[in-house]
Amino acid sequence: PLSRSVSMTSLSGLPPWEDEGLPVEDLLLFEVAWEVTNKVGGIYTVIQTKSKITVDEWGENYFLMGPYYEHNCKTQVEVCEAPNPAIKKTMDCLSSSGCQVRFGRWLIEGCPYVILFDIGAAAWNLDRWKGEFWDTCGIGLPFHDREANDALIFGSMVAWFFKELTDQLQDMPNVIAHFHEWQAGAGLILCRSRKVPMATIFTTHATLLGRYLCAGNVDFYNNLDKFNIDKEAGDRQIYHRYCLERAAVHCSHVFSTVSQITAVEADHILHRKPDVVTPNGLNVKKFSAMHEFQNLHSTNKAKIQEFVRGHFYGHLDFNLEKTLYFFIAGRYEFSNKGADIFLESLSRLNYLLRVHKSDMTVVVFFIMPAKTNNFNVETLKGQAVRKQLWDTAHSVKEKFGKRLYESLLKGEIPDMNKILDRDDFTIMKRAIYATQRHSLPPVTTHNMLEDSTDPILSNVRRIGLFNARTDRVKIVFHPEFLSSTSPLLPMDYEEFVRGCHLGVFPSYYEPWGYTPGECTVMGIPSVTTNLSGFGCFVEEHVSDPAAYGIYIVDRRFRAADESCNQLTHFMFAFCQQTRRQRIIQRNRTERLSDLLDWKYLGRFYMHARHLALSRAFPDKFKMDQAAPPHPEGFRYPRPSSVPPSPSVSLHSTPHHSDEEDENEEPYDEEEEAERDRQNIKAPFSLGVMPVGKKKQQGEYVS
Ligand code: G6P
Ligand code: 1S3
Repeated sequence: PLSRSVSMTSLSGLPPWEDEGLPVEDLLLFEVAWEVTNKVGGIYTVIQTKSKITVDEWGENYFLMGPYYEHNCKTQVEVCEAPNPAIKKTMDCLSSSGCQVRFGRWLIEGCPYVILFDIGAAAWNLDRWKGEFWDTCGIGLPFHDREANDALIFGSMVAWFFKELTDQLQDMPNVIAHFHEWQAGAGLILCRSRKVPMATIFTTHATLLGRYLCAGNVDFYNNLDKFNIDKEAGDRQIYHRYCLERAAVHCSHVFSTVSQITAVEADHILHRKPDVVTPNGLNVKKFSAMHEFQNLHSTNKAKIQEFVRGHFYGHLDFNLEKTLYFFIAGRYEFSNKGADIFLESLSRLNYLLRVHKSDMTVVVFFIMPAKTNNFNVETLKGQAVRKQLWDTAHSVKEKFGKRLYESLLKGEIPDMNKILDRDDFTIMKRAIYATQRHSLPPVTTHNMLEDSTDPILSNVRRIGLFNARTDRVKIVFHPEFLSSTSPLLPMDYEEFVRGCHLGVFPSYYEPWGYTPGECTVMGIPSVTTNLSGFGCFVEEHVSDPAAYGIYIVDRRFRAADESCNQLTHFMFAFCQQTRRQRIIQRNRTERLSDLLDWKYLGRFYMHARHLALSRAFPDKFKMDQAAPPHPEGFRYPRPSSVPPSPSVSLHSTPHHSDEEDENEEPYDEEEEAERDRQNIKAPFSLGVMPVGKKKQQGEYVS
């Protein structure tokens, strides 16, 4: 059967990658990435969340390849023997030559197979492999660049593995290897230069130079065609990495980026137009009951409130029922992630809330890891004081209850002025005295190692947001990722996001940006930008994103000051919503989850694989190369109860009222959701279908 020619030309008129599945039983699929079982950033999320649908499609023929780290392996991988004899033999061959390769199942959803390469144990080959790499492609790696050297060791082992494997398989089955990001690039370059018979895909999740240039205060997008790329890379001492990345891009059969905006960037910076855009999805889990995620918001918000009670002790003169929690989170790239314009906008928001005499308070969390020396004393003390007040209240309550009970047993209503004695008052007074503080609630929760030069703290000093009583915007900088075992804020990231009201991610450089997407699937509104892959994707596929709780700041066509004003306006408008409006908006936000589900977005990966096979093995796999690789024309309509002007959709409830009108008869959210479902053929009309389900001819909405 393998000699048969598999046509990938659509007969039914459906996009070809939907019309016909690949003969996966005759193929082996590998994905190679530095972040397999090794969390560094967003690529880990891509691979981890996608694994379920890929395993559903490829079963035992799907393998992930990454670096071996003892701790990661011990905590995430169930080591086992490779069931595929060719793979086992290949691993034995590498091991007998002194390399260490582990095989197992990665304990995430789908339990994919992983093959992990021990970089340290193979490091003795480095000089030889550097020489071979130089001879192959003329790229030399300086000895001081540890990351690039590790990437070469990894790549050399991966290429060796594929050479051995394909020698044994003899074209039966065929191999597809999908490499992610420059750290996996060396393997691809070596495979291709050694003419290993396999179909290759290279995905870049960000370009090296793009990241560096943007971080350096450059007007990147208006000068994409003007940069002297070699010089810029040389000036930043990343020329060798850049060459490696660019060579991998050009060696691959199929090149992809995670968004359209990065596709344009890649065209200029790496000089190849991507063949496919493979947007990032999430493994969306729907609750059976709609209200479930709203309840989770409520319970997690209560945990954040507890932290706030401790952190702001002695200054709790704001109403927690009228307090909103905003946050920014991610890799600490101050300007790339937009923390700069966020702080500036917060200062403007503070001004607006004050002059409008708003009774709302906004507590803003910055969750970005920086160098620290543990929690600071003041912050720990805050939580201790809160605990003490709680204990005091509890013991007085116990006494009160006991005396009341005894009195009622005697058939008497107790004298309320006497039910508590002098001792009780003394205890309570002492507890209150303990809440006095002579300093403002701290901005940061940790001892910062580079306090005076830290960009967030420097900017907080500049704008003067020091958590004063009069400030309506309070800042809490938590320079460490969250953990449910923290003594301060014992919540994991997901719980924290659920408890907040708004995620703010006004990035300047963001090829995709998972953070706002994660908010969306949890039903939490967020701010993104039209310079982020996610923001552009939403702009393309959703009419009136703000009605769905996704605010897109224009950082492309506006000056920074105007973008700050727009962001300030979004946040101020958000603060003016009533609780009921927030609840309705969260429901709508959550309804967009389908758009981000791998069940649909995984189709673009499938398309990339089909294309790669048709290019690597044209006699065996044919495909209409002119087929549209991109879903076009589909948009989520504005929610049916929102008035037509987008400007009013920030307040878009059927009965707009400034009152906290939670007790009012709720408008029928289910009904609106159902009505919208009727209007939205999506995500089917995206041109994509859930993996595993075949679409009937004619169902496709173009
Ligand atoms: C969820 C809960 C409601 C709660 C609300 C608070 O919707 O189901 O019971 O009142 O959250 O919303 P807020 O936006 O004020 O945090
Ligand atoms: C990159 O990680 P980052 O945060 O350094 O890859 C992510 C996954 O594709 C992407 O979401 C993000 O925008 C990129 O920047």
